[in-house]
Amino acid sequence: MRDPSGNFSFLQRICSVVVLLCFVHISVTVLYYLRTLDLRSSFLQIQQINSPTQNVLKESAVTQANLERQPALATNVSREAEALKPCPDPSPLLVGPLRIEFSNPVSLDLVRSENPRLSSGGRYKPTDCIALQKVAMIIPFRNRDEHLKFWLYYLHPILQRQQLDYGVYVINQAGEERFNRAKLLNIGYTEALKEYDYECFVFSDVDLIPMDDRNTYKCYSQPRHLSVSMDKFGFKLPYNQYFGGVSSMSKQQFLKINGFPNDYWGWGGEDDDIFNRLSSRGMSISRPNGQIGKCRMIRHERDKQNEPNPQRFDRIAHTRETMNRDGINSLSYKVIKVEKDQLFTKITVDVGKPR
Ligand code: UDH
Ligand code: NGS
Repeated sequence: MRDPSGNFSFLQRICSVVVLLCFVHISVTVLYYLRTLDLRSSFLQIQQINSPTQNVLKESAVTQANLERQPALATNVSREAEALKPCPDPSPLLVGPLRIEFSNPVSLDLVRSENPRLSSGGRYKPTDCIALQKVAMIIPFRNRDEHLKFWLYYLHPILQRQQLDYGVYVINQAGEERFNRAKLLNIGYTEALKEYDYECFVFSDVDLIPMDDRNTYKCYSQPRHLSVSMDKFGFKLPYNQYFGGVSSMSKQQFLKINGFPNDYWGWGGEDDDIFNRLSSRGMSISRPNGQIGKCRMIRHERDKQNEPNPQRFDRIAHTRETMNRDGINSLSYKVIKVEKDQLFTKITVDVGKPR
């Protein structure tokens, strides 16, 4: 005779195996489902890397339709946008040392055609990651169109490889009065902020081009001097306190020194005044090393109405007394014209004249 309790335990074992198989089946199904979700999102990311502009267009069309018809899908699209990660620092697109030369003139049309991803006003931001900083490039300007073409030709591709969210502002001094570089920079700061929530400001002479794209045109924990080894100075700093050429400051650093002086008319000293302001507020200058900080200057004659300012030595001797009343808090000017090009925003201003 067979033992009934033996039959029962045999049935019990079969049931356990069936339950186990069901569990394995469900687990495999769940795992498979999660994997396809993952693949779908990677596919979307790859599409975005391959065709960022197209993708933005597609996404915005989808978003528009979804907003109107399918709120649930719209939420998914905005989640994908949220999934953008910060751009890596340093940018993986950098190439290092660059060949910079000025023997063949360039045309604005050429520069426009080589930079199709810019939007009006010389604006750009990466589409596949979140730029680390929003940077306004401010260029003091009068009558240097040939230099500006070279600046745009070289800098736009560099700034895009640096994956910055940036805009280019050419601040053009109207009239024939003596040139006032520092006041134009104050105006650039003010006008750029009216347009976008910039957090960093690069102040660049129009005739200076970096020779290495690792010299990132962004802001640092201390005010940055970017043009540290110029060809015209034998690729050396002319003196330790030198802060001319190209520099960058965060909004906070700029406001801490009440911006720049408005009262330096003609050549020289305004950059030393800015240095004095920074050191009197306890800040130090950060710089790239001499190799990464190499740059070329476009050779030129002295401009009309930019002769050396005879008052400059007296003024820099009194920065600490004057800086609280002369600066961004006392800035006054008139905007005459705003022109938007694909490559830059040109703001022509009346800066007044020396008192
Ligand atoms: N700038 C103009 N137009 C002017 C004067 C100055 O656009 O008429 C701007 C421009 O961005 C320039 C910057 O202000 O790069 C600084 O000008 P600067 O004259 O102070 O300095 P730069 O080094 O020339 O360009 C110094 C005089 C060089 C004399 C050389 C004689 N061989
Ligand atoms: C200093 C000037 C700075 C100027 C620097 C370099 O002497 O404004 O030379 O000039 N300071 C004074 O004159 C007080 S450069 O050779 O680039 O023209 O930036």
